[in-house]
Amino acid sequence: MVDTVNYFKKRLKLQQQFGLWIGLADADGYCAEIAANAGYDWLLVDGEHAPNNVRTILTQLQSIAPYPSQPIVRPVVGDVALIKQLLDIGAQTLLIPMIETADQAELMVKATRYPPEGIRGVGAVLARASRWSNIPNYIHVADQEICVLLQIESKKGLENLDEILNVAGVDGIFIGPADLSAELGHRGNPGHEDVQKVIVEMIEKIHKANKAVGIFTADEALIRKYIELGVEFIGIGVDTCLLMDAMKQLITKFKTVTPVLKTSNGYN
Ligand code: 3PY
Ligand code: MG
Repeated sequence: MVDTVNYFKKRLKLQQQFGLWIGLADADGYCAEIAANAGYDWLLVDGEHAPNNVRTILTQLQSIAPYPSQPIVRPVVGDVALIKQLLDIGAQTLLIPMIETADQAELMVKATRYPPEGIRGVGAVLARASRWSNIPNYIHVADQEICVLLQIESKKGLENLDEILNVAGVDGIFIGPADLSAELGHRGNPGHEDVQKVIVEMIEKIHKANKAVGIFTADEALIRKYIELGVEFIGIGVDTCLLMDAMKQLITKFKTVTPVLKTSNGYN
C-alpha cells in the first residue's frame, strides 16, 4: 500500500529540516538517488535553474521515493498547467518561484486543489500521483497532502508580503536570497548587512503570520544564524557545487589547474 503522507509538510512545524538543491538534472535519476542516501530531510528538484523537464523530474521523484528524504519540486514558473503535470507525476510539495502578489499566490494554491475549492484538472486516475488508481480515494485525500511554498525574491513581492501571507493554503514562504540581494542592489552578496536586515524582518513577519519560512545559503555562519532564527527549512548546499568543489579539491592537491583551451575562447 502506498504511503500518501507528505512527511515534509507534516514535519514543517515540528522540526527544522535541512535540504539539498538537486541541480544535476540527470535524466536517469541516478544522482538524485545518491543524494537521497545522504541523509537530507528534503531534496529540491530544480526545474527553474537546472535543465529539467516533466519527464526528468518524474525520474528523480521515482529515485527518491524509496528513501526518507522528501522531494520538493520547483517549476520554472508558477504556471497552472505545469503545476497540474507536476502534481500528476506525484509531486506533493511545490516551491514556486517569483511570486509577487496575493492574486498570484491565490492562483497557485487553487492550481493545487481540486474543484470546487481549486482548479486542478481531474485526471490523476491515469497518473503516478494516484499510483494509477491504486490509491483508494486519491481524489478525496490529495488536497490535504499538498504543500505550497512560495518564493518571495523581489521588491514587489516584498511590498506585497503582508497580503501574500493572508492567502489561505500557503504553507510556507521561501526567501530567495540570490534574487532578492540582486534586486536590493547587492548582486552576489546576500550576506550584505542591508540584505540581511531585510531577510531578518521577513522571517519575523512570516513567523508572526504563522507560516513556515525557508531559505537557502551555503555559508556556514548564515546557516547557523538562520537556525537560531527558527527558519523551518534551510537549503544548505547544491549537488553541482559540491561535486565541483570536491573535484577541484582533489586535483589541486596534486597540480595547479591550468585548463587546456581547445580554441582561443575555450568554448568549442
Ligand atoms: C534565490 O536565492 O533567488 C533562489 O531562488 C534560491 O535560493
Ligand atoms: Mg531565485
